[in-house]
Amino acid sequence: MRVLVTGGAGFIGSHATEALLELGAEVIIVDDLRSGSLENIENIRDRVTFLKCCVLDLCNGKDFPHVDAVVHLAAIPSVQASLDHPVETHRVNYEATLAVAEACRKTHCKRIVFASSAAVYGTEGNLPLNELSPLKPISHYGADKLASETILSVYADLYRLETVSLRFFNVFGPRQDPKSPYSGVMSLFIEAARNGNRITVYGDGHQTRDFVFVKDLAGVIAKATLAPGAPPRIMNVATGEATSLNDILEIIRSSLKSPLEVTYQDRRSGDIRHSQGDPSRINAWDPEWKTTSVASGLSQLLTTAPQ
Ligand code: UD2
Repeated sequence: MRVLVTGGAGFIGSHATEALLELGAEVIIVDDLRSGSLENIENIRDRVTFLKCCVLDLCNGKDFPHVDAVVHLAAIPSVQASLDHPVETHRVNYEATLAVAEACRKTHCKRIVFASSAAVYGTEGNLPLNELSPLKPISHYGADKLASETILSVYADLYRLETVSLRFFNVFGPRQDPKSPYSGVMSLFIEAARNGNRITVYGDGHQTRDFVFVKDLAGVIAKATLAPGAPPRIMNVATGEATSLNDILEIIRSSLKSPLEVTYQDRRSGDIRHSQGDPSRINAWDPEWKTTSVASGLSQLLTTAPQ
C-alpha cells in the first residue's frame, strides 16, 4: 500500500509513519516543517519520500501523488492559536481537509484517516464522552475539526471514499515539543523537572485528562489506514482513564526521586475541568490497541534521553 502522510514530520505524524513502515506500507510525507522537524524523521529519512510543501499547495497543484490512502494529520494543533488567528488556522484546520478529500476523489484514492479531536465535544456532554455525545465545540479549533469530520462524511456518502475520523484525546510521548507556548502539559512538566526548573500548574491540579501514549495512537492510525475492511467512520482514541495533573506530578516525583518545585496559579480561562473519553468503540474494533499506561509512558519518557 502507498500512503501519503500529511504532517508526517510532526510529533504524531513521525510515529504514525514509523508504524505504517513497520506494517509494510510505502510512505510519502508532506510537511512544510512549520511545527514538524526533520529531526523527528531522522531515523526513517531513507525509507520515505519527503516533500517539503504545504498540504494545500500539494492538493491544489498538479502533483498530488497516486496513493491508496491518505493520513491527514497536518494542522495547527492548538486551541489558543485558533482563537488568536481564526482565519489562518481555518485554512489549515478545515480548508486543507476539504482539499485533501477533493484530491483523493480526483485521484481515486480509497481511504482518508483524519486527525480529529476531543475538542469537537466542547463541555456539554456527560463523562465519559462517547461518539454519540453532544457536539458543541467551544473554540475555532474544535469547530474546524468538526467541520472537517462533516465534509469527510459528505465525501464518504457521495463518492464512496472510506473516511475515518479519529478523535484524539490528550496525546503524550517522545518528540512532543515542550518549546511552544501551546505545548502539551506532559512535555512541559517533564522538561521543567529534568532541568530542575519550576513547574507551573494552572488551577488546583485536580483537573483530569484522558492521556493516550503516542505509540499506541500511531498503531491505531496505521491499522485504520491499512485494514482490509473499512473501520468505523468516527472513533474516540481514548483510554477511558482520568489522570489528574497532581497524579502526574506524583509519578514524576517518585520516578526522579527528588522534590519538584511547583507553583499553583489561577486556572486558565476556557480551561475544561475534566476530559475523559469512552473507548468502547475503539476497544471493540481493536481490543489490543492500548499497550502503555500513563505511568509506564511517563517513566519511559523520564528514563530515556529526549528524542
Ligand atoms: C487538549 C489538546 C488540544 C485540544 C483540547 C480539547 C494537547 C496539547 N492539547 O488541550 O489540542 O484538543 O485538548 O479539549 O493535547 N497546564 C498546566 N501547566 C502547564 C500547561 C498546562 O497546569 O504548564 C494545564 C492546563 O491548564 C490544562 C491541562 O494542564 O488544565 C492540560 O493542558 P494541555 O494544554 O496539555 O491540554 P488541553 O487539555 O488543554
